[in-house]
Amino acid sequence: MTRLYCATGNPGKLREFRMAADKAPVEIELLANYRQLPECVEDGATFEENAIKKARHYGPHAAGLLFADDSGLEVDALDGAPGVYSARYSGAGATDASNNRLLLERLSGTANRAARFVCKIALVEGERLVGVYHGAVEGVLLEEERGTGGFGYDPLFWCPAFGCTFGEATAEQKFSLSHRGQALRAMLAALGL
Ligand code: ITT
Repeated sequence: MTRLYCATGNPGKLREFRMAADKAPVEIELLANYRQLPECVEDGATFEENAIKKARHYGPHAAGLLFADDSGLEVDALDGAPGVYSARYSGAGATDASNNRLLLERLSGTANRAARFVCKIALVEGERLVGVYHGAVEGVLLEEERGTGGFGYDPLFWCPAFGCTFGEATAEQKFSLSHRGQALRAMLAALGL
């Protein structure tokens, strides 16, 4: 059984990563002292830069391989926003609800509602970068939230393959197709797991 440490403060992400552990000989554990460590400043211009930055920041505190995910929503009509600012789109103290509200406001009256979720996972051993893995999924943003599953922008993100939002899909369904599921499976494949 391979143990991988994960550095995230987002319980939604951790829940999804742990689902992978059900199907592969891998144990995914939150880095034990994650909350006590100084926070990583995510000031990169891309998901990849931020994922690498986060993984290298926390990697030396793990007793083995550690990964971090940087992810977000890119909206075509907003020139790719919120992008790397997805978690803090509505400013200091942003919540999923305030971010979703702002997104709906910015898209009000907009016909082109195409968007994608993107995920980059960086895997490190100490500070040494082992690899970067990618996932992306296309969807359409609705005009109101539907469903209470998942987290973040999920209730607004309508997935054509499912015919419902990620907020209405089961956790297993979402992970089978999502940006995070794709990136995680790519990392496990690279590790031969
Ligand atoms: P960590 O950095 O601690 O992992 P975070 O939530 O701050 O947690 P990011 O900086 O990567 O993570 O920002 C990701 C944001 O993008 C997240 O907070 C959501 O707003 C959005 N997002 C990413 N993946 C998502 C998903 O699967 N469903 C819904 N929203 C998602």
